[in-house]
Amino acid sequence: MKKRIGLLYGGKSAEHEVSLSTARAVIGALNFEEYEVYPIFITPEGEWRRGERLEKPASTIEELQFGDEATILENNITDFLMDKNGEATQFDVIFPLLHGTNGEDGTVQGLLEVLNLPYVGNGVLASSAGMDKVIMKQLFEIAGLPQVPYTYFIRSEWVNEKHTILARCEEQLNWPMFVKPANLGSSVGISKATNREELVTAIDIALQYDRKIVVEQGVAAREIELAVLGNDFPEVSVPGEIKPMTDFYDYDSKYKDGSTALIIPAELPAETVTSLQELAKRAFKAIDGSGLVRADFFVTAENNIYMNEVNTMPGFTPVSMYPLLWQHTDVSYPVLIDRLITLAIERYEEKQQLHYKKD
Ligand code: G1L
Repeated sequence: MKKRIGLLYGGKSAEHEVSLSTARAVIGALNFEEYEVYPIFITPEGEWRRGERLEKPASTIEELQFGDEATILENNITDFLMDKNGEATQFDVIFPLLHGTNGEDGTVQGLLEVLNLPYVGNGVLASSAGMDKVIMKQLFEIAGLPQVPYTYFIRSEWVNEKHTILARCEEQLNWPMFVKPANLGSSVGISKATNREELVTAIDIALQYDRKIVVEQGVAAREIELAVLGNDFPEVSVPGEIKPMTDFYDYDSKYKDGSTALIIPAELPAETVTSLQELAKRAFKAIDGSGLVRADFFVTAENNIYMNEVNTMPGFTPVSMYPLLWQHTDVSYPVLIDRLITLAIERYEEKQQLHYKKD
């Protein structure tokens, strides 16, 4: 029997458009002989709209943005399980191609857990841990992963003790420093500071996006990324390099300009590649990943490695780093998608075997 795949995309987030193009690309790569494809569109206002089963790939993203003809789900969040006749669709797996409604990840995964539906990618814990840079750094520290020096604080501490925080930054970190909101996946609200005055401005900017702020010591290094795929026995791709054309990899260059170059495989000594691959697996395990993560590193001119972060929902169009890394490791985009679906079902089935009470 054909597997029924539900795609959740759009959403009330800054990455709404990215999510739409990703959904179109994933649908385009699904074999319609093998899968029944059900689109579930979330409007920028947060309205859930269940579309009709797709008979063929969508040729434009407009086709995936349903209007009034769709089932509009206003009262009951579980209505997305229902078609327009009120009949429940038994999904075999859901692709959550979006960030949580307000950027807090793990929330959509939580909904799918409560509904007992198999879904692709990371679970609640890994998704939320991957969304909080401080929690992620603490997990990496415990796992013994090398990281750049950093410090963090919350808004109220900043309001009450600016001087203590500035002194702590200057004491523990060297210039330049990078100031980042702890939450947000993309690069919004991030600035570089080369002195105390710029640091204050950078912190005020970051505080517009989150109440928790991370200040990291800058490191002169290349940005190297690896793709991890699997559940308990993850596999790792070749490394790729991001060559930014601007001062640093900011929101615009990440999503709009195309002003970054992806170099795959990255030119690195064999022993550095081996270390990166081992560290990428360790990072995946540190956050209790499942399905996939993109592991991002800094590599200095002396080939010293620092873990930067993992992305539990990496860019996922055929021209994004994650799928391109697998393509160079002989896993095509459609094969990658099939593998992720299989991994989702395997994880779900293993979980169904668990006992929830003593018997
Ligand atoms: F389902 C996967 F494979 F786990 C998955 C889910 C989400 C892969 C990649 C993504 N990425 C995105 O949804 C996004 C980059 C479009 C975020 Cl809005």
